[in-house]
Amino acid sequence: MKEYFTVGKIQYEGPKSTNPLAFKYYNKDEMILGKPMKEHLKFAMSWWHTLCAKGSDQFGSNTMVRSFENSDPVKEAFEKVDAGFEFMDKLGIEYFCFHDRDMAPEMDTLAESNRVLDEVSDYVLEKMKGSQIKCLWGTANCFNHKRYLAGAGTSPNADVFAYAAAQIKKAMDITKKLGGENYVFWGGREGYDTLLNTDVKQELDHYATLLTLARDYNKKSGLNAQLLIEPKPKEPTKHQYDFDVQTVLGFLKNYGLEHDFKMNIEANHATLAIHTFNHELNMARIHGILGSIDANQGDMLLGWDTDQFPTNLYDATLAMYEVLLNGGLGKGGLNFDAKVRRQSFTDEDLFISYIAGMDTFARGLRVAAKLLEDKVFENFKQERYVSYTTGIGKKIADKKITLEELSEYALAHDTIQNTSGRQEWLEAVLNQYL
Ligand code: XUL
Ligand code: CO
Repeated sequence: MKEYFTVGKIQYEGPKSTNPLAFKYYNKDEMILGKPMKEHLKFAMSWWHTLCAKGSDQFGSNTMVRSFENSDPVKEAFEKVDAGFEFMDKLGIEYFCFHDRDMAPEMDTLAESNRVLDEVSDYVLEKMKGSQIKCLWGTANCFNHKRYLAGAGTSPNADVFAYAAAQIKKAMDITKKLGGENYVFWGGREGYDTLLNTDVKQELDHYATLLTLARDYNKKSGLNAQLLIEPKPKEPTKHQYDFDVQTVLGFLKNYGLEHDFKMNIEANHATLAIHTFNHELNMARIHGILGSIDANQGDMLLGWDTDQFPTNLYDATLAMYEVLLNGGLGKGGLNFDAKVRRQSFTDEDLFISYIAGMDTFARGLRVAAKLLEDKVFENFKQERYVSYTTGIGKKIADKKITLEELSEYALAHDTIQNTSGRQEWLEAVLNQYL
């Protein structure tokens, strides 16, 4: 078997190590809150960014040359399988996520694309059998090809809707074949740029129809994956319909789909919505719909979806804090929807970036576990809302009160005494833990 990367197996060497190709914090078997680290952190390799991205951006062409390139795109797809499995094995990553079109190329006809995808995914399955590697989620790329210029499920053209449905059906079949635990819907171009040409009501209805059909097929086909929607507020369209967690939840409730879908939260999408990563995780958690995570980070000064590897300890800590409060991610995991920078063009940079991301989340997990064990914020919050545990507050919390009673109460208690929110102190305490 050809070896694609000259890098060897990545080991844990501890925080003092200066070896760029070693873990400093990710120690997979170390027990945290009674579970080995690797069970808290089900890391996944993104097929697209890792095996397909080559450094191009809006202003320039590829900067990366990979050892698994091949002038024949079908042969290249097979080489990517070998390279991807070698990469995951060397990093100790046990999951991958894929789109149909990054696992196998789009061919001249849909039937031909399906046939090639069957063949490549058969090969993936064969590789999985000899390893620990599993599929975290699959999805269909219904945004790249020009047919999707006005969306997929929200396209004004019914033939496009049908094509997208066919692609989703096939991607669900492949996800089933590979034992995928989840299936993801990212809205892609489901959104609009101007109301002058858009019937939003129709588009939302159609989108809900597509999701309903997919939900039914998930059961009918025996895939039975956890279905996930990945919110994103803008890019490529100006108004993406799946703006953020609260918007998606409202949409799902409108169409009676709220019990069928959970959320795949991406850090960079949260910040594009002018939310923090932990805001989106919290919003999903408190509504019981936190499903999985696309681990990355954006650049606050650029304002587009830069999909950088997550290295921000503060954000990773607060994210893992939400995950721990959620009791873990269940079927979900942490998919590195992240790509190496254009200037980081060597194969080694691919490894270094994953190590950086995995170490960041490992450190975040350690700090979050300690914060939770010591109940640093939980005790403070409990005290802050104590007025709802007795008297008038308890009646409000129990919904055993009328507006008239509240009015009478307020007339008799109109000297209000508030307590400090202590934000700066809490932030300082968080810094002590970091
Ligand atoms: C796009 C994005 C996608 C989804 C899967 O911004 O995040 O890669 O995760 O389609
Ligand atoms: Co994503």
